[in-house]
Amino acid sequence: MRAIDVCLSPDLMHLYPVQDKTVVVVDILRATSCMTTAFAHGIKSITPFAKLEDCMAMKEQQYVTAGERDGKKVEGFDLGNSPFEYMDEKLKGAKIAFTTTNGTQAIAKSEGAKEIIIGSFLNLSAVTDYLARGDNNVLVVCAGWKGKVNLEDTIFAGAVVEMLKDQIHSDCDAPLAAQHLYTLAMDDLEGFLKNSSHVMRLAKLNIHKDIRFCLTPDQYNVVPMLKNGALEL
Ligand code: 3SL
Repeated sequence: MRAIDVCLSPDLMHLYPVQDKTVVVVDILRATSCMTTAFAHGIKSITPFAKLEDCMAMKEQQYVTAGERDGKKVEGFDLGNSPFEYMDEKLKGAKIAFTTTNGTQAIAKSEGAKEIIIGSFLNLSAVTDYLARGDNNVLVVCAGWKGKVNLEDTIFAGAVVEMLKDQIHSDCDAPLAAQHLYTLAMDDLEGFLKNSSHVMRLAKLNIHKDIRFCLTPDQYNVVPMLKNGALEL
């Protein structure tokens, strides 16, 4: 039987060999929710960058520049990190260069994996269906916050473990802990997360609408995948 594991912070990636795995990168609030939304609305590709200046430089190649630092849109960028910004008709077919505080860093740290896909509650069933059909072992990489563990990414990881429990086994405590947390939270994700660190951080930016949307399961049937350095469908 295949195995599933959960890396609770990108700073723990040295513990997880990825060459034989499908890695699911998750940053529920809000990077991977934005990416999922963008693809569901017809964006062509998203090239993730760890460094701000590398992302900014893509403007010269006619990329739409997007992302945030500490939750705020970067000065000079075209777009920030709200999923609602990626529903714009005008972005259909666009190539986006994207950098965020944690999400794109987690993608960079997953480099070398057999496959890298993007997970969020918005495409939860699409992701678990994809994983159920595959042959690889699975690692869910939680983006967390600057190396620290966060609740929303852990709960998403738990949802994946729970939904695949009949097909893919887990024999470590991180997937087990995530699965337990998910079963506690699943009936009221927003309520369960109301005192969590990043929800509080984002609440200061007055973006409750983003939080609610990012916690809504199964809005989109897309599985973005990294191909030659860019996410595509
Ligand atoms: O850290 C990230 O990648 C972001 O998603 C953080 S924020 O939600 O924009 O603050």
